[in-house]
Amino acid sequence: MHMNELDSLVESAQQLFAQSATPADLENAKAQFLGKSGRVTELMKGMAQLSVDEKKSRGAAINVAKQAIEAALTARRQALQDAELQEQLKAEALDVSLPGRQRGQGGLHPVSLTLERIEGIFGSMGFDVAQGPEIETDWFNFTALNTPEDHPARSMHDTFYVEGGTPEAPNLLRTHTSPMQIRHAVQHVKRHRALLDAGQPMPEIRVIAPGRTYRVDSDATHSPMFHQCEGLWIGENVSFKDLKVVFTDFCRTFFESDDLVLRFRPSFFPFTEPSAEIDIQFQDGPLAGRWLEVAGSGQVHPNVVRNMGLDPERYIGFAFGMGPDRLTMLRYGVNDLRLFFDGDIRFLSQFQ
Ligand code: 2NL
Repeated sequence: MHMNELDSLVESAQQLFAQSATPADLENAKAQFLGKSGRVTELMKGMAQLSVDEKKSRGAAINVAKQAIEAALTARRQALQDAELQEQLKAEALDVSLPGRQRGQGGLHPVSLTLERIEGIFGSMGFDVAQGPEIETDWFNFTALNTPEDHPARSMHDTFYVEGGTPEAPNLLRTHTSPMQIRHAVQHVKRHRALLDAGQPMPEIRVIAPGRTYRVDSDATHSPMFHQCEGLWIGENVSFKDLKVVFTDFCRTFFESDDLVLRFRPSFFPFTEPSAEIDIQFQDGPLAGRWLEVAGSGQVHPNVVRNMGLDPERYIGFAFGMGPDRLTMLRYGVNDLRLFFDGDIRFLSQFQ
């Protein structure tokens, strides 16, 4: 082999090394030149028949070529290593100019804010707050509330029934929070049984029941899950006048409007007699002059008083029921109920 052949051997090694894109490729390329049966090794073996002088010069020339190939190999190894490091640095790069992740400011849901307001106002008037099961029995949700067997509210059409009930006591999702008031009243009466049996006056029942309720209904103003807050005041001398005073005071405080006017419109509910729908009228602001329905109410029906364990000849009182969702819509001027339950933080964060 002539000198220029050694040069071209070095050149082809350099080329092959340059084409090796990975360390593994490079080691394969190296084997072709410097391995046990590589081309440099073959050249060494080929010197066997040469004379001593020829071996000297030929060996020196092959060594120069070998060293050049080794130098090219080392350089390429280093280059691949550098490239790999660059890749890694690029992948792990931190943009220190990005703003840090802030801890988000949490807050209460607008309807929760309304429930807190309601509880605060009635709390200041001496009302307890009763909370309890959302899965109810037929008795507490309907029968105890003087709602007849054939009432449309009892149909599958209006009420969500859940598995696990019996025909006598089907389990259902409460359609209002009144069952909780019955539970509260029954507990209250039990606690004061001794007084009652001794003919002594029982401390009044004064309670509100806020919470989630369910009905088969869904459009811009109805959600299958909605909120209700009912109130109940039972004593020996509680009258419709007390209802008017309490509810007027509540509305004026809730809407922060001292000249708010209320209207009690005759109505019907199975659990009250007489019954009235309550409308409010703002004297100023965007809703001024319009009558807006905010609650149902009435004198608790004697059958319901009896189902609380009390004598309806002696105990009398009033009850009311309102929709905190609707109160929230009125207070903030929201016109689609579904916005409250879609969970869009851009909407919900505006109430903080
Ligand atoms: C409505 C109707 C009302 C009641 C709820 C009630 C509760 C008991 C006894 C008697 Cl424990 N009545 N609640 C009474 C009248 C009306 O609400 O349309 N609410 C939005």
